[in-house]
Amino acid sequence: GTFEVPLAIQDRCFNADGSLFYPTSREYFDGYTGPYSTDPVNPTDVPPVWNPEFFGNTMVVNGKVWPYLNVFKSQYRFRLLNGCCARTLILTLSNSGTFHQIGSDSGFLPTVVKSTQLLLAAGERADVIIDFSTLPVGTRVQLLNLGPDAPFGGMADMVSADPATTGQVLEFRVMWDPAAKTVKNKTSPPVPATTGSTGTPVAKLKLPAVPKLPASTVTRKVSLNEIGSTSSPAFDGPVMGMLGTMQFDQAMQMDMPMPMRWMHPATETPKLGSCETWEIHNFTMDAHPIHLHLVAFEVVGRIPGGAMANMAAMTNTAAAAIPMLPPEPHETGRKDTVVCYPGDITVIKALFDIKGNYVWHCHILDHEDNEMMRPLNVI
Ligand SMILES: [Cu+2]
Repeated sequence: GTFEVPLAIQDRCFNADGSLFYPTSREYFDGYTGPYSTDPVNPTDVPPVWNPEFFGNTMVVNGKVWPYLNVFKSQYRFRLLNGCCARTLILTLSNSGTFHQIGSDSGFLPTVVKSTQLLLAAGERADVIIDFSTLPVGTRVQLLNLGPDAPFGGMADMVSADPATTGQVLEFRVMWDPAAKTVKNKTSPPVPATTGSTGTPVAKLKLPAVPKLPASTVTRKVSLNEIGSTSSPAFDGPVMGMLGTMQFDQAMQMDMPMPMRWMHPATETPKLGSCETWEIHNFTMDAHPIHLHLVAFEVVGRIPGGAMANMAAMTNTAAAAIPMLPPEPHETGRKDTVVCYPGDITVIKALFDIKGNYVWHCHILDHEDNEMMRPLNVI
């Protein structure tokens, strides 16, 4: 309706004729000009086309480049989606206004979460209320983005998006006062038939409780891995991302990451009706938004640096000494995508209540499409 607007945000590149641009060579990403795996004389393990992460130079909302939206002096509900290939969005409002977040990927939050900065990784959603009712007619508020024009590894050392381009997303223009009987500004667009939101003011909003999942009976360790080139001595950049298991190594006497390809037999095979805890060990330098199909999971928390701490100490137990961070306030509802930061163990809990063959994958599309996807078969 008028006061509930879906906003699918993407970064894209365009050719001069308006058609979409997408790189056709690895060189676009990091300048590596070959030899590639297709080289007839000296084939390497570097794919010729794959870009580890694609970043567009133009922001697009619902398919429109840098659009504006005329709004009433009223509160609005926006259903935000990060539809970028790779970019993590960190959204702010130019008037330092507040996002009242009421829901995330898979339903409502237990309470309204207020923030002035909203992090959305690729594939994540946020259900937010923005209140324009106190702003004078004529006010313009920009939805801005700080999320970097480069792979995201966390807030530390992050270089924000270019404020002249990808730092801007869209503009809200407060055009109409629903309390006024007439529109004084003749240049205003015609007032829509509706005259203001009748929704509950956000300050009085009571959200439904989020039911807790049952106790889990299985703990499953999985891993996020980046595979570097080994065949090209002058180049050690990534050639693919891989999900995998953690497997006990007799020589090391500890669990080690076992990266697997899409074509390898399914290893994540929860029993129908079972509730499982997944520990996601991230051995890469990037944050990966990990997405499980057809479940709505709980984010249990994060053990910061836990995956790397175990590796450094060459034991399974070093991470256990690190206090687990609770989920972020905006992660306290059910979710289907969770940001897994570099070196961390990210812990989720899911009830596998639908039988069948599904997938779990990184929601960075460039990762998903180069081996960062695995079967998820509920048996
Ligand atoms: Cu990824």
